[in-house]
Amino acid sequence: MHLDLDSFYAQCEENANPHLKGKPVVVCVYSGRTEDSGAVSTANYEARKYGVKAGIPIARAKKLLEGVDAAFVPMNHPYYEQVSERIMDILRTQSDAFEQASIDEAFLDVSARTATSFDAARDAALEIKNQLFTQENVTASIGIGPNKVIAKIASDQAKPDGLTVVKPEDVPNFLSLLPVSRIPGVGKRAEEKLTQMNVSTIRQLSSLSPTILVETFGKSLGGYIYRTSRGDDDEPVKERGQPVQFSRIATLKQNTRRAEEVLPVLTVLANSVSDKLKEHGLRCKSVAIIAILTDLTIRSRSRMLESPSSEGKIIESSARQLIQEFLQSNPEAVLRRLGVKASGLTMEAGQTDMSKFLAEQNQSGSSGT
Ligand code: DCP
Ligand code: CA
Ligand code: CA
Repeated sequence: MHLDLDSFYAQCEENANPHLKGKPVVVCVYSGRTEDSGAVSTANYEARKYGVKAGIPIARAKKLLEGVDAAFVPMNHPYYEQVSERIMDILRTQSDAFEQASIDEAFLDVSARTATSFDAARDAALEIKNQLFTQENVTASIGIGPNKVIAKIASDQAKPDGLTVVKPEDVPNFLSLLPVSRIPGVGKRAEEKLTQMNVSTIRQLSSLSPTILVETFGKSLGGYIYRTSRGDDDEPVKERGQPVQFSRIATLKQNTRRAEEVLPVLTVLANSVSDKLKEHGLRCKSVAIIAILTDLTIRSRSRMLESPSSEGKIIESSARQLIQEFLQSNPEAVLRRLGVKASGLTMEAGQTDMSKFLAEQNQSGSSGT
């Protein structure tokens, strides 16, 4: 599930100043140079009817709303942050895994609590909308899909106060006629390049070869666009700031460098790391061993796996090779403690984080606040 609050700053202002309700409301970032210099941060849906939107100059918004009983209010970011925090706390309790994506949007993994039923997920979404409305007097638009990127595109489908459910079998139809700009991270520049290639819909985009896309947009963005045009995304919903690696370290019963004492410990550690990965629905791209020697120096060795894995056997065999190589090339080394670390956590080999493109888009789309 992806949830995005409708005209967020404007809704906050309406709730703080109830006399604004029903009027066009324009939230402004005044630059202070002249009375009207600055840009529009956002506008409520009444104001949008007149063509007012985020990023346009305040003077232009005033022209568009000439003669209309509209309100122009200065942006009050700390206040919106407080409202946002309260809303995110509500959403967190309604999800199995939660990822805040910006001040006004979040991903909610509801797979477990709905037993992957899209009908149950729809009910859960209605319940969430209801809760946000009664507790915070705000509306939001929600998209539900088999993965994050589909949910994100779906939440933008029926704004404001929307709810769009895209079941796995409906993904190709849902995407096919949408303009390429609906892909999160496809900004103005990418859209222009695609127009030059005679590509305007996601269906047309999905017929391009990955090679062409990578040549045009680079490996990272090109690969992401290619996968997304097919509705493919395996990114986990994860709390931001979650560690990007898991490790387990144990102290050996006695200082040693003998394989028959070291390897059983390594097996336990590798399996423990594997359990942790599986618990989080993640796989790792690389495995490392950490060797803490009797003089307490810390040494480590790592290697990339052929493909991302969470399997205990695979992690163990990599760790074994690493420790054996380490002991061979360090004939004096005696171990006191030993660790196994999994890093490069992901769901798919070479997967690029959608959030990276979203962050870039948010930066370029910002009105300079
Ligand atoms: N914002 C901003 N400048 C921009 C875009 C957004 O200051 N160029 C701020 C104001 C918005 C908030 O970020 O309220 C969230 O951005 P959204 O893009 O989600 O826009 P809204 O929530 O305002 O409207 P929508 O209903 O389209 O989501
Ligand atoms: Ca929003
Ligand atoms: Ca948003």
